[in-house]
Amino acid sequence: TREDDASDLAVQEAKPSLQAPPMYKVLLFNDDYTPMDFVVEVLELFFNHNRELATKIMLTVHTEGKAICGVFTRDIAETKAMQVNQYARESQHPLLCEIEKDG
Ligand code: TYC
Repeated sequence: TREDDASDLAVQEAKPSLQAPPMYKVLLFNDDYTPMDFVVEVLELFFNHNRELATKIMLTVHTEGKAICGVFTRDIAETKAMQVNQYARESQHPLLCEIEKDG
C-alpha cells in the first residue's frame, strides 16, 4: 500500500531467509596412540553423543581411518574442531580433528 511504501523508508521489514547455510562435517582421524577411552570421552564431551554412539563412532575411526562426528554450520564446526584439537594436545595425544565442507 502507499502507507507501507512510505513506512519502508523508516522501518526495516524482516524478510525470511530462504537459503540454508553451508554445512561442514567434523571428522575424527585414526592414529596408533590415542587411547580408545579418550576418543569416546571426546565424542561425549564435545558432540554430546551417548556412550553407545560414541563407542560406535570411535570404532569406525579405528577400523576405517576416519569418521564423521557431526555436521554443523562453519563457525560451530570450526569451534568444535579447535576444542577437540586443543584438548588432545593438552592431554598429549596425537588425535586429529578436521572440518570439511559438506557436499
Ligand atoms: N587406534 C587407536 C588405538 O588403537 C584408537 C583411536 C580411535 C585413535 C579413534 C584415534 O580417532 C581415533 N588406541
